[in-house]
Formats: sequence, structure tokens, C-alpha cells
Amino acid sequence: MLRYFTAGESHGEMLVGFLSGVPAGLEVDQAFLDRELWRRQQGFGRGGRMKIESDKAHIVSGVRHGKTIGSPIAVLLENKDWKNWQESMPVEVGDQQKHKRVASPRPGHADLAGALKYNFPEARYVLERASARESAARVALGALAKLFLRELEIEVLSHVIAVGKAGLGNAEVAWEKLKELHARPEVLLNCADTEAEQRMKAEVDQALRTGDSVGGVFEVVAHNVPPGLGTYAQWDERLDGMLAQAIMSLQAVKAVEIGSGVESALSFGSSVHDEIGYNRESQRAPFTGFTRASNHAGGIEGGISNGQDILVRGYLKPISTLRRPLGSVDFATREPVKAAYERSDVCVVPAAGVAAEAMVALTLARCALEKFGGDSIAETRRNFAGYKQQLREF
Ligand code: EPS
Repeated sequence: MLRYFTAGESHGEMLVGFLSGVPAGLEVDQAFLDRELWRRQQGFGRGGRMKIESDKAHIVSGVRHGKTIGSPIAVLLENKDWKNWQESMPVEVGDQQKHKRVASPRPGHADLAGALKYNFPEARYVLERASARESAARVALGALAKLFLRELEIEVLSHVIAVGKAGLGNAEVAWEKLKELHARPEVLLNCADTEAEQRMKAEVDQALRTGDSVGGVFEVVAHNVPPGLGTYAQWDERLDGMLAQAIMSLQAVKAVEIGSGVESALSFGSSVHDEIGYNRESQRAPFTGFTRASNHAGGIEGGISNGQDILVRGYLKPISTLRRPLGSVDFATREPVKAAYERSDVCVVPAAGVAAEAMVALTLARCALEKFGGDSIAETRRNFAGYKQQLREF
């Protein structure tokens, strides 16, 4: 069973990712891991922190001679900013005078709820772990999951479909276009349409000018997923339910949509459901001869992948740290004050999309391993080939 955890504070020494259950014999492409980490650091509207960090995955276990060995994989990511925080956030007792308090909670951030829950007099330790810095560790683990999925020819990418009010007119972007977007050496807002991307940039510019922040919508696309991952048999084994949890667990995500789920709720069934056809001439489609006229279902029906691309959208609230802060209350005096301001990002929609790819990849990898099993990649591939044969013969 694929299991994973992360540890680490935003300004602590490092982030740690832990992944167990990956079959032995998977080639680990270090450059791929580091490029995934680089992608998460990009995007117009990121703050000063990204100029300090240059994330690299330092694997310390579970990989030998370039391949997984079936043992748990631990990945370390250095926080370069740690050198500026060693004295104010030491592991040992240290000098309390050097502690950097977060005196007033930011509306929208975990500050207040976290301080109440953990009984902290202020929010420093809350934001340290609630911070989206943690998602870097997920991206490192997700990159390993993507390498595993590649063995089954499954790929996962994302693109941005809205930033604030600026949206992509037609959000249906061909897989090949997503591949081109992914290959670009620079990331602006990771939108496949350059005109829409400029409008998105204008939204971020406005937020920058006015001391505000802006959210948006990303879409993750999982390509070449075979029918049959997930099941309706138990509520917690449904693929859409697992993906919703995985995406919702990312910092700042406030809504998740599978396919055109939101629009579907406002439409008649006849315009929502994806009509089924069959192609007798060729086995053109990757797994079966069954075809669909559309993909409003986002590749999942009855909690099971149906062979179409899986489409998952995440709706991101605007970053909760504002340069022109909202009203709050001082933790110590309980007097009204402005919320604390620390250096912050203004827009992170492209970065969140990359983190969401990682979560989708980890979820699909877990489902694929449950279905096909295998302690070595050779075994998984053999089992997968048998299943594909079964689908062809259906
Ligand atoms: C974050 C605040 C900022 C972001 C951080 C998330 O960090 P800092 O307080 O050091 O400026 O840059 O995101 C990352 C460090 C990252 O790697 O994504 C927050 O409070 O959530």
C-alpha cells in the first residue's frame, strides 16, 4: 500500500517527505524530481521567498544505484531561509527573547484556529506548519508517483483556467497543448492561451498595486488512465472522493470540481452525460473500443475511472496575507489592530496546480497499486499487461 507523510516547518531546517510502498526497480530520474520542484516555485505573483529557495530533492533512503529497492523512501528538502531563523526558531530551548511572535491573526489563515487549538499565545508555530511551503515535500513525493505512473503510461499535468476574474474562454485544452505548456522554459501563469494569460497577469498586477491578493482555478488532467481505478463498492474507495480529499487538503483550496460538475448541477441531464459509442474498425482508443462524445464526467463514473482523461479542478482562495491587512485583534491586548503582515506571495495558482498534480499522481498511484499490485516494477507491469489484455478482449 502506498503511504506518505511530510514533516517540516516553513522556516525550519528542512522539509521531509516519506513514501513507502513503491515497488522495487523503478528508475529514479533526479532531474525530473528537481524540475517538478522548480515548476512549483514558478509563476507571476510569487513573493521574495522564492528568490531565496531553490528546491532540490535529496533522497536519503529507498533508492540505490538509481532505482527504488522497495524500502521506504525519505526525501529531504533544504530550507535555505533557515540560516535567517536559526536563532528565532531553534529546536533546543534557545533564547526566548529572539522568538518572532505573530501578534495578530490573519483572517483566512490558520493563525487563530491553530492558536486556539494548540493553546499557543500567538501564531508563530501555527503558520510555520500551515504554510504552503509544505507542499514542496508533496511535490517531491508526487514526482516519484509520476515516475511510477509513467511505467503504466499514465501522465499528469495541470494548467490554470482562471486568476481572479480573468478566465480561459474555453477550458478544454488538448493534451498536446498541455505538453507544450509544460515544456516551456519559463512559467508566467501556466495558462495555455497567451491572451487569457495576459489578462490573468493584469489581475495579479492589480493585486500587487493595491496591496491585495488574488486566487483562481487550476485544472489537473490525468491522461491515459485505464478504466477501473477506484470503486463504488465502499464509500471511501471511490476515486472521485479520494481525489477531492487529496486536492482539498492543499493550502488555500476551498472547492474541488470533477469534470464540469458545477455547471452540470445547473443543467439538464441530456446536456451533461457523455454519450457512449463503439468503434468496431479499430482498437484506436487506448484500452477499449468504447468512445465518448464528450467528457463532462471528468473521466470518472460511479467512483471508477472510465478510460477518459481525469479532470479535477481546484478553486483557490486569495492568499490570506495582505500587504494592506484586514482587521484583527491583538493576541495579547485583545485590542483591535490590523492583521500581521509578513513577506508573502500575491498569487500562487500555477504553483498550487503543480502541487495538485502531485496529489493526483499519488492518489492514482495508490489506486493502481491496489489494483495491479506488485513488489517489483516488472511484476506490476506484467499484471497491468494482463488487465489490458482483459479489456481488449471485453
Ligand atoms: C507562506 C508564506 C511565504 C510563502 C510560503 C507560504 O513564505 P515566507 O513567509 O517565508 O515569505 O512564500 O510558500 C513557500 C515558502 C513555498 O515554498 O511555497 C505562507 O504563509 O503560507
